[in-house]
Amino acid sequence: MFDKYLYALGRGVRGAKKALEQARAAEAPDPVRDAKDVTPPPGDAAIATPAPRTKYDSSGIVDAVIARAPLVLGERPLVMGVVNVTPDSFSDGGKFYDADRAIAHGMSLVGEGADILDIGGESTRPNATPVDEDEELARVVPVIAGLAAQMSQQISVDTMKARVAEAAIAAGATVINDVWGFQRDGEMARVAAAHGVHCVLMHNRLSDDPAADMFAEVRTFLSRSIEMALAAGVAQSKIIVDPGIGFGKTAAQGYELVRRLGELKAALGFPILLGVSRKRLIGAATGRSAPTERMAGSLAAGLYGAMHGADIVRVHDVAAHVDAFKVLAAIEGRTTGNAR
Ligand code: PMM
Repeated sequence: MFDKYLYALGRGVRGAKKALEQARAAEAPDPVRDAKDVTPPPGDAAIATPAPRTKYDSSGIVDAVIARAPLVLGERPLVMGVVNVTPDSFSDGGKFYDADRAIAHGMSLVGEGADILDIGGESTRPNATPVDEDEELARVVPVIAGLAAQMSQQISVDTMKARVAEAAIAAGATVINDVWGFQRDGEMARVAAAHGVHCVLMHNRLSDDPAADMFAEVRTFLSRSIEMALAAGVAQSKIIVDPGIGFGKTAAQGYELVRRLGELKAALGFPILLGVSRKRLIGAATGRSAPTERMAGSLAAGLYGAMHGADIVRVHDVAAHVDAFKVLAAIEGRTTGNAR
């Protein structure tokens, strides 16, 4: 059974069991809930009326059958809320390390209007201690299973390991977010293709080089990632690219990439995800050394990105970005803004 699988992983069991109990409760017949077996539309209605329904197959691995709201790219910038189940991520490390707290945090981000949650079990900050596969599985699988039983929005797994991605998909994830753009684990592209999930292909490098032509490097790297994904059979419509702000880049290089986001998108021809939230380059411009004090700066960069081609903006402060993007939509005439 799934319990055993999680027990074998050795950690996060309490949260996993709770998630499992919640999911099983959702599985029990409920005439009221089951009568509403219709995918709610994305947006506020989906948040107000999630349709929890989860079942398990004979092997005991979670088969989340809540229909995910489709990932519609290009109509408006989507907000991806960050849920780090780590002791050491740069801005929120340790805060949501426990599965129950991570699930509660994820649900509160959904309540704030997140279109996607990104669940990560390994810190990607420079010099972070690498996490072994079993540990990473034990961190993210219970959280994804717990969330998948309660929400209809998209769930992304932030991992560079194919085995973690596969288990996350079994638990209900529908997006693979690989900070090495399929160029670390050779199996990643195959897993993405086999499961037909969306994938975020991010540029990365091991260290800064202020002299590098970062725009050219990112374009070349991501072109290779795209080729690898397509060669493995990933559908063109499932690919999203990301310049990887803060990953082996100086603040100036990061700002150049944000400034030239539209050019990058045009050159590659794929939807773009932008992750600037609370990062070092925001601190560099504002003088704010504490990541949690970088919300206003993050919002400025996220808004600039949204105005210049970002299809998804990955953020910690969901409510603020949702509001800002609503105002942007009203300014751009995409909504009425409810103005009289
Ligand atoms: N940044 C972080 C982690 N994962 N994934 C993508 N696709 N893009 C990013 O910019 C990105 C990421 C680091 O931030 P965190 O430690 O707050 O999660």
